[in-house]
Amino acid sequence: MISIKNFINGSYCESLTKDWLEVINPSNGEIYAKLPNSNTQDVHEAYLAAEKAFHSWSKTSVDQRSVILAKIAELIEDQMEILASAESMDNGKPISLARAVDIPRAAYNFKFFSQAVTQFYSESHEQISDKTINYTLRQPLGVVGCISPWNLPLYLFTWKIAPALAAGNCVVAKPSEVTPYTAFLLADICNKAGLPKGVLNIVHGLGKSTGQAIVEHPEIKAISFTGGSETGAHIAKTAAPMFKKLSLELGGKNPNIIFADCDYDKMLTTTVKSSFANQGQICLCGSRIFVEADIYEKFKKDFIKKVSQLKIGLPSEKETDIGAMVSKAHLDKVLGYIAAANKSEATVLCGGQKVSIKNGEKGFYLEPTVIEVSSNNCLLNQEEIFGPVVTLMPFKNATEVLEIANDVKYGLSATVWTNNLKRSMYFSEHLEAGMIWINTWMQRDLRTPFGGQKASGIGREGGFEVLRFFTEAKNICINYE
Ligand code: TXE
Repeated sequence: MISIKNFINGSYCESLTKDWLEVINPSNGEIYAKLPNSNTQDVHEAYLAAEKAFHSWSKTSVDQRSVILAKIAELIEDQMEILASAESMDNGKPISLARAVDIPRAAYNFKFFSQAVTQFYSESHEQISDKTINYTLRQPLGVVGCISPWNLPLYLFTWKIAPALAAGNCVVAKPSEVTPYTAFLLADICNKAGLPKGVLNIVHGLGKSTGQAIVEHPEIKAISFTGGSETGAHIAKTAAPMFKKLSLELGGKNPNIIFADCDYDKMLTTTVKSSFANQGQICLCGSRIFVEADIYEKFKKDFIKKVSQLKIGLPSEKETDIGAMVSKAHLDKVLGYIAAANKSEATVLCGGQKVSIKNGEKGFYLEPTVIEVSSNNCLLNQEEIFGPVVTLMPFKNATEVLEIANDVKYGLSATVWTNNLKRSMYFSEHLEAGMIWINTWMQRDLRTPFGGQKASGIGREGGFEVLRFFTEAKNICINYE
């Protein structure tokens, strides 16, 4: 059994609590590791190490920081295979996905911010009439907290840590207790890359104990969080009165709007991915599919045919398209949504059942599920299910679909399929979402702002936006009269 440890002041260490949690391999339901449920004192030890390291790390030249971050990226790439199989075992995702997306992106997060920080700049403003010049310093905040979820474990963990470190902060970070393994392996990589001790500290445990202790710590200056909207609201309630900077990337219920004039084959292939990649456990998945009435029946037939061909299997098998859901609790939650669907407004067109996999009989597998709904106001269209479940609904015209697309509490992303330029521009302007994809899905350029509106969160990650989040702006005004 693997024993996962905290990483404080450059060393792996046991938690001060004797409270251990179990880590389960979702592909077979077996416990494969134990994990400390760290307490307030553990978090405080991590804070003290970070605080001690901050003085010199914040004074390190941008070039030196950049070299270390680039080295971390290189070492992640060197360990691609180990990290990809660790991620796949921990999360249940197909190993092909971990190899193609999760681990390369974790490396790229470090590579990107090693470069971005060398291009980061602050502003200066001159008022000739007053004989003043203002310049703005962008100073690191101090010790910051990064809390990440289980769906893209190393990908999202590094998406926060890399810019925080690049900007000169020291970090106390907590990965999800459901998928802690690759964060545990990352600590060793950081040591090998020459990251000074105390600059990054990783504490493991439950959200309500370890996570809460990070959020409540009086000296931790900012919280960057990705996870559920309810948790985000709770974190905001705790951190806002303490005047911490907050970045919250929360849930989504993203519309995928398909017009009859789109490139049909490209749309169909991409829509299968945007519905079921990572078992639908990506906040950017397009879970509400709206199709123009003219092509609705054709789309329905073609989509179901393609979905039925997806191979559900062990995450470790090369040809698997749909692996295991992350946990039994999450599988049960998703099944609960399917079972609760009101028969008068929802018809299951395919899927909806648990699957038993050879050599993984106790794993958490669910068929990719397509449900036709008659109204956008049903639970299936209003709540984030976060699993391999999408709904289909026809629409008559642009006005109608824009209204229902926006009629939801979330506003993370949206996809529009059309070759009509005016319509693309109109939807880009009026869709209530932080990110819009036209004729594509999940193509990411890390320079762009990433985040959502409404219940999908506050703040933006990515590019210079996140470097601004992880720095304090201080303006200096000089009069030279
Ligand atoms: O996430 P949580 P859960 C959505 C998805 C899912 C739902 C719940 O709909 O079904 O959220 O998932 C830590 N103080 N998303 O319960 O609890 C926790 O330990 C500080 C969307 O697993 O939000 C973990 O590290 N931290 C999503 C992280 O928060 C706390 C990704 C996320 O866990 C805490 C995942 C607290 N009080 C789920 N409570 C996305 N946006 O991509 C929990 N945590």
